[in-house]
Amino acid sequence: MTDIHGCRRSFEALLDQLALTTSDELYFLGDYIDRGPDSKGVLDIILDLKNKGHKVRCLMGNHEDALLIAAKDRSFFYQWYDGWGGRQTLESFGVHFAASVPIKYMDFFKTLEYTIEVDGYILVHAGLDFRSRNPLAPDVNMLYLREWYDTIDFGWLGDRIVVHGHTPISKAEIEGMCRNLKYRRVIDIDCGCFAQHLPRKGYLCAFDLTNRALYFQQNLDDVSGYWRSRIG
Ligand SMILES: [Mn+2]
Repeated sequence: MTDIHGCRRSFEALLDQLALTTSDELYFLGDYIDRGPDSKGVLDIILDLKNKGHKVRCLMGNHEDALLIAAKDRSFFYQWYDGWGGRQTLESFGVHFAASVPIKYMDFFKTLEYTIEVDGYILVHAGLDFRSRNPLAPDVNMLYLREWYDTIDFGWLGDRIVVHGHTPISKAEIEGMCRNLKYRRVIDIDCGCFAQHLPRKGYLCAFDLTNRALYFQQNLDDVSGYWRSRIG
C-alpha cells in the first residue's frame, strides 16, 4: 500500500478487506502522513501491526522526509505546514511544531527504508533514478521523482517489477498497468486516496505481490480541511 496520507478510516477499511494473518508480509511505500485528518492514527495502526507480530516493512515517502526537514528548518516548516498538508498532521498529534511530534513517531520516520527488493519486485516511494550508476543506491530522488518511465533500463531491471506510489493515477490506469506488468515492468499503485473529489481517484489501493491482484477502498475520511486550506 502507498500514500495513505492520514486517511485512517480508509486504511482500516482496506485492512479489513484484506483480512490479513500474521503469515502475510506487509510493505508500505511511504506518505503515511499529511493532508488527511488522522496521520497519528495511521502511524498507530502500523506500529500496532508490528507489535502484533505482523511482518511489516516501511519505506520513506517525501512527506516523511519533509516532516524531518520541517522539524529542523523554520522557513521550510511554514511551506510544509501550509502547502504540504502538514497542518493536518500536527492537528492529529495536538502539537504546533514538527519538532514537537512525539519521539516514538520521529524514531519511526528515521527507520524508514528507501527501497525494498523482495520476490522479484523492487518497491520504492516515487521511482528509480536510472541516470544514477546504481539505481538502488539510497538517494533522496527516489522519494520525489516523476515521469521517469522513459529512462527505465530494461536490461538492468531484467525480470524484476518496480512497484511505486507518489503520483496519483486513476483506478483504470492502475488496473491497466497490472494487466501489462509482463511488458511494462512497473506499476504505480497510488490512486489518490486524499483526492476524493477528483474523477476516478479517491481510492486507497493494495497490491498483492504473490497473486498480482489489486484491492481498492473508496476514501472514507473527511479531507475537506486540507482542500479548504488549499483553496483559501
Ligand atoms: Mn509522495
